[in-house]
Amino acid sequence: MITLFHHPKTRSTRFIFLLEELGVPYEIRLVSVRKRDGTGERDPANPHPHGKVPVIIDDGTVVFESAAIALYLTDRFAERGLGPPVGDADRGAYLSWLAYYSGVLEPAFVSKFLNVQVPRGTAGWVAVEEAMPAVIQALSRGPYLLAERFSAADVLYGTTFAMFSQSPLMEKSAVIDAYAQRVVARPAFQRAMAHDGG
Ligand SMILES: N[C@@H](CCC(=O)N[C@@H](CS)C(=O)NCC(=O)O)C(=O)O
Repeated sequence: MITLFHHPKTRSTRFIFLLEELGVPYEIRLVSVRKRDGTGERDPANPHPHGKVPVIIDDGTVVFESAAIALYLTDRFAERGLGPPVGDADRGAYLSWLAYYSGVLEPAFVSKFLNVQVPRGTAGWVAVEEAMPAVIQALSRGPYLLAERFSAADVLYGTTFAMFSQSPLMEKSAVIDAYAQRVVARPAFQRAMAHDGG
C-alpha cells in the first residue's frame, strides 16, 4: 500500500491524480506544511528532508521530490502503462521531460515569479520565455509530451499549466491551453479533486 503525505491544494494533489490514474491502492496522510503567508508548520511525521510535500512511502521505501515519485510509481506499476519502461523507445524522452520539469521548468517559473533575471548561460535553467517554446515544440508531435502516449510527465506539466495558464507568469498559448484542458478533463483528475481534502 502506498502512503502519500499530502497537503490540500499543493504539489501533492497531482500525486492523488497519478495514483488514481494508476488505479492502485493508496492512503492519504494529511500533514501540515509551512505556507508563504507565515502560517503552517513542518509536520514532524513528514519524512521529506525539508518537510515538503509530496512524499510517498511504499512498504518502508521513502521517495520524495515530484519527478522521483512520478518515476518511482510508474516503474513500480509498469503494467499500468503510465511511463515507458527501460528499453522502450520513449524512455529517454520520458526521463528527460521529468528531469526538465524539476531542473528547468519549475526554476524558470519561480525565477519569473520572484522577478529574478536568469543569468545568461550560467544557471542550470532558462527563462520561461525560452522554456515554453521547447514544451510547445514537444507538443506539436501529438496530444501529449510523448506524442500519442499519456504519461506521468503529463500529470506534472498539464496540472501546472492548468494552474498558471491564466496568470501573468505565462504567455497565452492555444496549444498549452488545449493541452492543460485535455489533462485535467481526465476522470482521474476529477476523482483526485474529490479526495484532495484527504
Ligand atoms: N521540489 C519539490 C517541491 C515541493 C514543495 O515545495 N512543496 C510545497 C507545497 S506545493 C511545500 O511542501 N512547501 C512547504 C515548505 O516549503 O516547507 C517537489 O517538486 O516535490
